[in-house]
Amino acid sequence: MNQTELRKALSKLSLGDVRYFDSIGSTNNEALAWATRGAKDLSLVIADEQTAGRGRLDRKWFTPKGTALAFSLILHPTEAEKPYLTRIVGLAALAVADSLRTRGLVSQIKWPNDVLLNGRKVAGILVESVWFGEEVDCVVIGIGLNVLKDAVPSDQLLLFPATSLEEALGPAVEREEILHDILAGVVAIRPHLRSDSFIASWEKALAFRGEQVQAEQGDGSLITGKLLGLESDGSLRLSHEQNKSITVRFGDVRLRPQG
Ligand code: BT5
Repeated sequence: MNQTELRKALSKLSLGDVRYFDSIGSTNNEALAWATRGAKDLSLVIADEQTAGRGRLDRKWFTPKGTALAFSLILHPTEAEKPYLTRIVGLAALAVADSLRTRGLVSQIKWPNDVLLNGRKVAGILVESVWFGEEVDCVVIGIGLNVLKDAVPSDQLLLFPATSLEEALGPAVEREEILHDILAGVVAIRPHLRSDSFIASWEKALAFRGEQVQAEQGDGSLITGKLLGLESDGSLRLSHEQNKSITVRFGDVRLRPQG
């Protein structure tokens, strides 16, 4: 990654400190450790390659060198933000979606943490917290975005089809500029985290709205229903049998297989 361009892009934002790595295990691990040692609000860990990038539930996230964005942003939530921390994944997803929209691309958010382009995963988000006693002290937002085609893992490594910005836009994609736009988006949307309009924008960006989906919950059980929208905490709202509404708090969602 071009560090001069990186510093130039980031200098336009009011971030905390920045740590750049040519190669790292996982930017989230580094950020979680840094958060426990006094990192300032909006401090950033960014790497050109991850050798042990993580998804949720111990899944792997692949970041081959020079092909993608992989970064983790540390937030110190204010007291006013603390009741709304389950919305942070939506904040990150909306910031990614906005950065794509300014490049003419319409993306969708596959609940809870994927950003899709043309029905394929272009970005994944992993939000993790550092606790101090009973309270969340810091939140780490990890974002991985496939920029070049070479970032996309082979099909057998994937649970869901993937794509890259290069596939959608051609080769002229500057990683530093996209990084700037995503971070600027987080900063701009963050003051609206507590508002109803935030949930409305998140809901509007959801993939499969009004369609029959299958939600696989954390314990592996499947729920089928029509995707209605979001609860105020960012949980998924489905209409189940006889229009009974059901809430899914944790899991993955996909279109229900036909037949
Ligand atoms: C995610 O998990 O999608 C969250 C990914 C977060 C990655 C960022 S990179 C910066 C920061 N540091 C980290 O260590 N992590 C964060 P999940 O929904 O569990 O999806 C994981 C699944 O996505 C894997 O099991 C693969 O099927 C698929 N996958 C892995 N690498 C991918 C890639 N580059 N592009 C598309 N899909 C991928």
